[in-house]
Amino acid sequence: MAIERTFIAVKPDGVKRGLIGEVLKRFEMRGYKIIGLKMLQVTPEQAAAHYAEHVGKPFYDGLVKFITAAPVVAIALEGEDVVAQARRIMGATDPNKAEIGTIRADFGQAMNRNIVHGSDSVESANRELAIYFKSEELMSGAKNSFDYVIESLL
Ligand code: IDP
Ligand code: MG
Repeated sequence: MAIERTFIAVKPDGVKRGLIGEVLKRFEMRGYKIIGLKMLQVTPEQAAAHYAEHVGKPFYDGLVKFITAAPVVAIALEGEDVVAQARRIMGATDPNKAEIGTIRADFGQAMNRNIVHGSDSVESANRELAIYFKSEELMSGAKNSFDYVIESLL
């Protein structure tokens, strides 16, 4: 399986409820590498680009209002098959349908308060990572890989 990157966000409800560490822990303990991390206030332009596929749906306006209302934590993850595996760790969109043990089942309260975002394909991941991160903010590749840097210091 290929090494991929995906875009995860702790949404405003997750940040407000003190779940940043919990979300990060669940991905880290599975062995995925955090290669980008920042807290930011999503702009209306970023939200429109991120959620373009949902324009016209009944929940769209509420979704954009919510995601831009308070800070989120943007996370770039790297690892084998990480796009699909991160979606499994997050669980289904609706917390009431998500498998117990997933982030959304354990902490989500409703469809529109489901704690995390995660890209649904490699193409979406690349598009979404570019909305939230500059390429030099992703600590990956031969030049700034931590494995390389750390091993060269040992
Ligand atoms: P996903 O986050 O699991 O990929 P999407 O269908 O891409 O789900 O929807 C994006 C986000 O929009 C969801 O995470 C959820 O917060 C919100 N959402 C999706 N469907 C509904 C709905 O029917 N009612 C309210 N909010 C929704
Ligand atoms: Mg989606």
